[in-house]
Amino acid sequence: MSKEEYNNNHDNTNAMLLSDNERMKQESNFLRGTIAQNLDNNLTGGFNTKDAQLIRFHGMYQQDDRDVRVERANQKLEPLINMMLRCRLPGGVIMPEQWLAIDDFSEKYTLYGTIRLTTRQTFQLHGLLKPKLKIMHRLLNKLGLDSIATAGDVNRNVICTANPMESAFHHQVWELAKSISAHLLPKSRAYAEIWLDAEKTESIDFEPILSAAYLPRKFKIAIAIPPVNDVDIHANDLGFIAIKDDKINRIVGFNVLVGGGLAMTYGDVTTYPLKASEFGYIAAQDILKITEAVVTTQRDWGDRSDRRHAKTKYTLIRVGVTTFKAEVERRSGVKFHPIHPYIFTDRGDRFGWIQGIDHYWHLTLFIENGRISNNDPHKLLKRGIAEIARIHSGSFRLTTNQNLIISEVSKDNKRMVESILQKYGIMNDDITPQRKASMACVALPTCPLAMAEAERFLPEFITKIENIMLKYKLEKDAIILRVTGCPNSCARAMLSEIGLTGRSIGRYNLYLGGNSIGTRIPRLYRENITENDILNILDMTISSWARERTDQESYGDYVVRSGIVNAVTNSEKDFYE
Ligand code: SRM
Ligand code: SF4
Repeated sequence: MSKEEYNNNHDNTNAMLLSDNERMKQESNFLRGTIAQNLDNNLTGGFNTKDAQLIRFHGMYQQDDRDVRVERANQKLEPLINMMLRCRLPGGVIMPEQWLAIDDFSEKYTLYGTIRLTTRQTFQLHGLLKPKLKIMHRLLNKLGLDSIATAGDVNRNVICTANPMESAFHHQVWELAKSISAHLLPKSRAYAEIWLDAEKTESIDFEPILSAAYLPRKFKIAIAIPPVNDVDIHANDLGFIAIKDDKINRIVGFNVLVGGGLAMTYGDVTTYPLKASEFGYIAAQDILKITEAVVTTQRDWGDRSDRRHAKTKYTLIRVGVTTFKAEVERRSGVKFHPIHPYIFTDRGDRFGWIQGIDHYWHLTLFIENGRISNNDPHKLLKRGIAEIARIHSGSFRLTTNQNLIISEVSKDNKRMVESILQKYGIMNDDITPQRKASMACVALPTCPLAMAEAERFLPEFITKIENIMLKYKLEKDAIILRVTGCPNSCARAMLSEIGLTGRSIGRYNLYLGGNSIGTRIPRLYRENITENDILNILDMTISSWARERTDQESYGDYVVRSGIVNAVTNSEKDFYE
C-alpha cells in the first residue's frame, strides 16, 4: 500500500470499520469465548480460530512444531499442535523456589524440556499439550505467578532496568513495574474461571481502563535507569526514564516517552520502526495517572480497523505529538515539564560478579539466546541453575537481553555458586564480548511467523563474526548484533548496529547504522542476501572500521560517519529513502 492510499483511507472516522479481531474481542464475553468447552475437545490438539486468538490474552500462543510439519502431513496427521506459555513477571524477578517448580514442570510436561528467557524479562515454556494447560496454570497460581495479559491486545510484561549495581533504585523501579502491571491488568475473571476453576460470578465484568474491546493492539511499557538503556526504551509504547536524586538515594521523577515500536511489514511503506517521542518530565508520584492516560488515549484513538496501523506509534503520527500530549495532560490532570537531562552510555548487561550497594553479590550469567536447556552435554545449564536454586536464598532476575542474574548472594554462598557453575561447565568466563552483545529471537521451529532461522542460526554465525573481529584485532570490542526470523524485530534488530531480519530460509535483509545506546534505527543496506554475502560485507566494513575509527567510535557510528549508510533520523519520513 502506498502512503497516499493509506492516508486517504485512515482518517479518524474510518475507525468505525472494525477489524475481525475487534469483533472477536467484543463478542468474547470478556475473554471467555468458548475456551473452556474447547479444552475438553480431544479430537484436536488445538483451539478453534477465535479461541486460539483469545488464549493469547491468558498468556498462551497456539503453535506447531514446524520441523515436523511435512513429515506429519505425509502421515496424514494434523500438525504437532501445542501451546507456548509466557509468564507475567514484572521487572523479571523470580524466586528460587518458583524457578525450581517451573524447571521441574518443564522437564515433565513440555515437549522440549526447556525454559526460554525473553527480551521482555520473562520466560516462556514451549511445547505444552492441551491436557497439561490447567496443570500449568494451577502450578503458577500456587507459586504466586500467572500468565495473564502477557500476550494479546493488552499491556504486556512491564520491564525495568535489571542492573544490580543500582539496587536501591532497582528496587524502586521494580515496585513501580509491579504496580503498573497490576493497575493495567484485565479485571475479567475469565482466567480464574477457566484455568483455576474459580466460581462463576453472576456480576458482569467491567474493564474501566481497557474497555470491553480491550486495546486496539499490544501495548508495551519500560522503565530505564540511565545511563543504562538495557530495556531499549524506544521499542516501547510508553517509556519512563528515571531521574535520580543521589543525595536522598531516590528516583524523584521520570522523563516520559511515547510511541516507540519496531515492527514493519515487508513491502508496505506505511509500516516502519519508530523511536518514541519525548513528552516531558513528571514527578514520580504521577506515574500511574500518566500511564492510565496514555493507555486510554491509545484505547480510544487507536486504529481499530486495520491491525497493521493499530499500535500507538501510528496513532501518534496520525494525530501529532502535540495533540496526543495535550490529551494525556487533560485526562491525567498532570502537566508535563521540560525533559530533564539524561544520558545513556550503554545497553549491555554487566556480566560476572558485582557487589551491590546492598553489600550482596550479584552474578550476571550469559545465556545464549535465553535458551535454558541441557542440550549441550558439556554445559548442563538447566541442571546447574536448578542446583543453584536449591541453595540460593536471594532471587533470580531476568534481564531484557535474555540473560540471568543470580541476585543477592551472600559472601558465604558466593563460593558455592561458583563451584556449581564450574561443575556444570557454565561459568562462561570464556564468552567473547561480541557473543555477549548478540541476540536472536526464537524463530523456527515454534514461531509461526518465522521466515528464516534466528536462534538456531546465531551461535555459529557469531563464531564467524568473532573470527572477523580477531582478524582485525578487535576481539575486545563488540558490535550490537541482532537477528530476527522476520521483520517483527522481537530481538530488537531495528535498534541494533547490525540487524538481520529473515526473508526466507537462509536469506536476510541486512540493516546497518543503529548506535550502541539504542537511540538510532538502522538503515537497510542490502536486501534478501545469503549468509556468505553478509559475512563479506561485514568483513569489509569491520576491517575499515578497525583502520579508520576515531578513538572509541562504535561500529554503528562509524558506518554512518564514513557514509556507508545514511543515518535514519526520522523513520516515518526517511526509513525507506
Ligand atoms: Fe515478539 C509476535 C516472540 C519480543 C514484536 N513474538 C511474536 C510471537 C508471539 C509470534 C506470534 O505472534 O505468533 C513470537 C513467539 C515465538 C516463540 O515461538 O516463542 C514472539 N517476542 C517474542 C520473544 C519471545 C522474542 C525473544 O526471542 O525473546 C519476545 C517475548 C517478549 C515478552 O516476554 O513479552 C518478543 N516482540 C518482542 C519485541 C521486543 C520488545 O518488546 O522489546 C518486539 C518489538 C517491539 C515492538 O513491539 O514494536 C516484538 N512480536 C512482535 C510483533 C510485531 C508487533 C507489531 O508492532 O506489528 C509480533 C507480531 C504481532 O504482534 O502481530 C510478535
Ligand atoms: Fe517470530 Fe518474527 Fe518474532 Fe522472530 S521476530 S520470534 S520470527 S515473530
